[in-house]
Amino acid sequence: RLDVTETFKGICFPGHLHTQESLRYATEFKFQDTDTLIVTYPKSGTTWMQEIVTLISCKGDPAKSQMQPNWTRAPWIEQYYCSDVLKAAQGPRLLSTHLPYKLLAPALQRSKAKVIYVARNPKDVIVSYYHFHKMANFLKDPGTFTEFLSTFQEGTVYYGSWFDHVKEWTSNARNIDNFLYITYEEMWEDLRSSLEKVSRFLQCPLMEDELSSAQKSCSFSTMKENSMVNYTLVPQEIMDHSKGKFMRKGQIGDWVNTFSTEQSRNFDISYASKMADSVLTFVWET
Ligand code: PPS
Repeated sequence: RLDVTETFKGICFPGHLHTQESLRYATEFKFQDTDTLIVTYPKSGTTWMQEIVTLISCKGDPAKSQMQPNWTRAPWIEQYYCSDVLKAAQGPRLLSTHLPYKLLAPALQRSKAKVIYVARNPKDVIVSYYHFHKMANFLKDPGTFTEFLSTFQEGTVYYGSWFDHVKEWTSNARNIDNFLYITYEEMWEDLRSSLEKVSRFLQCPLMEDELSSAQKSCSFSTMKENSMVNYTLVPQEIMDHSKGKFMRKGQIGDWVNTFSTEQSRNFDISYASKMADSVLTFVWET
């Protein structure tokens, strides 16, 4: 069976990609000052940011993003193949993680690694995650949308609670020397300014034409066709592309086509209470 679950410190992970050893490896990860770590809750713009950082560090040249799959150029530190990928890596490392802050805090302490946190409207995350569960055979069947919505709100989905993830990472940003917070919505509304923001943060300035080239390569339409990021390289029995696409819609606010009015209202109520202790104001709330 592909859809086995690995539980680590009370959070469940897809067993197809995680082992107790790989999760321990991540929590004890030896960060280097030159590392860049992309942190996301699943379906929040991970692959997009992996592409953005790759393109910025290549000064807009798309060659690397067209030749190397995203999971080897920006491996998830908690996934079992990471240590092997890093052994073969050269130069400054680009890393990814979906882990909650509390699991990585000890490893990140006193690190100068650059951390980029990408957040997305949770309603869009839920819809994207739901469809992903349907196509990814290594994730359990999500049941109906109503069932998945309630599991998501309880926080018992893979990688744990969205609410805890966003709150813990952002409220601990001050403990991280180099931290950039950006949203999927911000990237969607103004990709060019977002590229400039990330390039300033990485201290990797780009010329206008380099920026234009990067912008073109990380557009949804280009990424949808790029087999190095659209997961079509993954065998059909692991990701069933006849059931859906990884690069599904790439929209903001698309949740309205799935949530009923009542589901949305109930989610807003639970969101308000769960996020009451957060200092964050999200663009989608305004
Ligand atoms: S994962 O499985 O956690 O790594 O998924 P993740 O990459 O975080 O999120 C996948 C969603 O991001 C969308 N996506 C994009 N949107 C806009 N522009 C670009 N370039 C882009 N690249 C990826 C992707 O389509 C998934 O969202 P949905 O809503 O399902 O389309």
